Amino acid sequence: MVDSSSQRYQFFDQHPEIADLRSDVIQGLSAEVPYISPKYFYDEIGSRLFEEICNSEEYYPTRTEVSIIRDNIDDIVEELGKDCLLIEPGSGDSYKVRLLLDALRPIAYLPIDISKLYLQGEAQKLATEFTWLNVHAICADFTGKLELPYHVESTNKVAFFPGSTIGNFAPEQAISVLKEIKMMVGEGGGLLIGVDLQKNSNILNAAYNDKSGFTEQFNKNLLVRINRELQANFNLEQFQHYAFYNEEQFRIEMHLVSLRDQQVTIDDVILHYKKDQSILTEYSHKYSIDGFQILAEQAGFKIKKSWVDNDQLFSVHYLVNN
Ligand code: AVJ
Repeated sequence: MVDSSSQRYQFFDQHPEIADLRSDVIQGLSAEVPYISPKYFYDEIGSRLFEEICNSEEYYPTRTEVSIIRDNIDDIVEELGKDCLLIEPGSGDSYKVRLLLDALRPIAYLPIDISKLYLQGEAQKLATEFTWLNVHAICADFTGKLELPYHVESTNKVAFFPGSTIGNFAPEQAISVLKEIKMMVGEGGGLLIGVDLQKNSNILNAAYNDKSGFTEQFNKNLLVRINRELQANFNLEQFQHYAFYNEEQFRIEMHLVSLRDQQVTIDDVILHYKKDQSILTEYSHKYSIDGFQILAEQAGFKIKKSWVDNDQLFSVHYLVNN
């Protein structure tokens, strides 16, 4: 048997700047409102915990988005068009794109991820699994400049940005991220994007405070990681997971709250926390359908079509640049 995946798989290294955990964390924790960037959640343990969150009863976004895509696959494929170049910024395990591939039959799939070895592994797996698919993996940081590794004329470029990752960015920043994607797909290109919706705060609060405690572990894993990688001494018992829906700002906020006055060291740096002082670890902005459409228009996209589930929990939009 001949495995054709080696001919269909290509790898492009754009040598992303590896963020410096130490300087980022010390800068964030020394700020007036102390914070740690949510991108640091996803070490090996964090990625595993995130998977547990996605499978938890309370966390509706993942399963709802999957069912929206499944239920509307013909419609989605019709909008995106056959023979597109399908590009996924922050592709991770390329789980959701598998819902599209057989129906869409893109010319090539271009996963973009900052984690080189993980990307190579996942992209090669995909090329083996889909025996007809060209996979051109790109190691790059999608929060920076997005550039394709080769010139494509007259092909229909479509970006795929599921999971409401856009919610991590404040609206102004979200517009910049959308603009960057718009530039990458170019004129005539499109963006299929998943966006979590505003809803009853009980549902939102439950989704970020699952009873099994996966979200709590996920949040606290930041401190575990900083202890391990930066020789710090955060006491996990003295910080509490705190996640709530801020109804004025339409966003989930996740914090780690100090349970007492305490001092923490990150090798030679000393940090002081007062009781009840918090470290901000994540925003997850929620939109109305109209609100997101307006945001997309501010980035210069046109709305082609929006899909929602029957309970209006989550939305998927197809935006075009023309
Ligand atoms: C991956 C950013 C979409 O905001 O819901 C899940 C991350 N944080 N539970 C989200 C997350 C806590 C997730 N995003």
